[in-house]
Amino acid sequence: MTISEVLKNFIDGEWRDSSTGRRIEVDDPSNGETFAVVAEAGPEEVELAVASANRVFRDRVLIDMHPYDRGRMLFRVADALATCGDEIATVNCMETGKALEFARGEVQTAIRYLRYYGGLADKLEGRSIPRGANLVDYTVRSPFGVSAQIVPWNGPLELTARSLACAIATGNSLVVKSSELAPLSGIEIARACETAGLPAGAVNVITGYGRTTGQALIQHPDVRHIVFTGSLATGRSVLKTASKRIVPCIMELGGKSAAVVFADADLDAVVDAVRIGSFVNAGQNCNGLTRLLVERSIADPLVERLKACVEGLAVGPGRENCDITPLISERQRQGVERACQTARSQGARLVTGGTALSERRGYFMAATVFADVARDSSLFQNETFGPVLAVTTFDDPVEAVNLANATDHGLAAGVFTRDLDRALWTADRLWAGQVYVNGWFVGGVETPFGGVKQSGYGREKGQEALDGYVQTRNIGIRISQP
Ligand code: TXE
Repeated sequence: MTISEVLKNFIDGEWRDSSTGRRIEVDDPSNGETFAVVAEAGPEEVELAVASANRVFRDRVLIDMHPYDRGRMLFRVADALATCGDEIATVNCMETGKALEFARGEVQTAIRYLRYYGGLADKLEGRSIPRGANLVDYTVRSPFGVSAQIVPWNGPLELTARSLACAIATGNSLVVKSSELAPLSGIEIARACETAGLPAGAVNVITGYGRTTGQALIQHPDVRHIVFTGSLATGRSVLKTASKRIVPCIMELGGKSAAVVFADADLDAVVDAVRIGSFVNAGQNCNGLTRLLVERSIADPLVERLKACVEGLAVGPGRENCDITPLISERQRQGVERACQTARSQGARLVTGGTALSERRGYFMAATVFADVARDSSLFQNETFGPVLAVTTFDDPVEAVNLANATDHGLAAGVFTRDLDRALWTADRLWAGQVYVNGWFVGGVETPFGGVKQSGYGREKGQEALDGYVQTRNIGIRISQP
């Protein structure tokens, strides 16, 4: 599939070309070929997008709307996505490289976010605070204004839908800056917003590079809220910018999530969790299963089973629904390969994989398992964002929990055991925003998600997410007795 027209930015309800004339080429990661060209949003586009979102806010277009009607708008966006679900899944598969089956799942998840938050739009209530006979006091949960949303490339459709839905449900207007590597999903959402008849300027979707377009957006004086999903390093820089104008942020900065496997665990479930949790989308998932902490008595047989499973995975393009699909870019692949070289030099034992599959076109990397990964090593501590699993052994539950918590991250964690007491004891002590028991990716649209420690703050998903899109204001009224 090649898209011949230049794809434009969606600003103030219109499709706009770039005033600089600059273009961004979008590669198919399975063969490295350009299949789409997008107009790069320059300073003028950022200005127009923020101005139109700010106008919607200032004119109270969304705030004064009945919340039920804001919800209905989101239902219509969901309906528009559903109407073209197969085409959108194909586009998402092409630009991210992920398996078509998972791209279809991403479309369904995006639709669910829109419906979930559409349904919650009229359920966000304030409080009445008793203060005696002479005062009436209540709170209102108000939007921030223009929300700037910086979206990464690994789940561009569902992540855009997720924060867009929360923003609109709560009466914020927004400017989405899609990733330069996978901007087409955001454009599909913009089309759905257009079809759904959202007020012009309520949702703007632009594409550009982080350091230019992204930076111009987050430092714009009229941006009053930032939602960022991406790397820790970029997250820090976004926070620095935000601190200058005290702009509140929701930060989702990835992880190094560990699963603790006790000797009594159902090993079929563990292998299955690794197959999905560590290798889906070539391991490019913020809450991926990246460290497996295994009780020593079962470590050798389990590693053998993992090796057999991993070596049996089919490598190939997402459109053929292969298990191991390409990484997003050559740069990403080089980073993952470097991480594997460092792991070896720091003493980890390579069980399988460890190298780029350079005989193939595209950005493929072998599914990789390392054993004997030391606690102070780079592979144990740092996010790799590739199809790489690090296995470490432990001897007792306290050591297991300490190992799981021994990084600066804390997005997800898991425990595998048939013993309920042990499961609950461990789950309580795993210091992560989301904990899975006897499975991986056990969370859903309705379960709060987000990091502790350097994995970030603020919650996406679930009802809690809406708290990050509103600020409580209090109104006190002095009354006199008749
Ligand atoms: O991330 P960046 P990259 C992690 C993962 C990966 C690493 C590098 O470990 O290997 O990050 O990926 C925009 N102002 N994650 O380089 O730079 C950028 O355009 C405003 C984890 O792609 O964080 C893109 O839209 N925006 C992760 C988004 O930030 C800026 C998902 C992410 O890019 C900007 C992706 C700036 N100064 C990568 N600089 C997760 N948590 O799921 C960049 N951007």
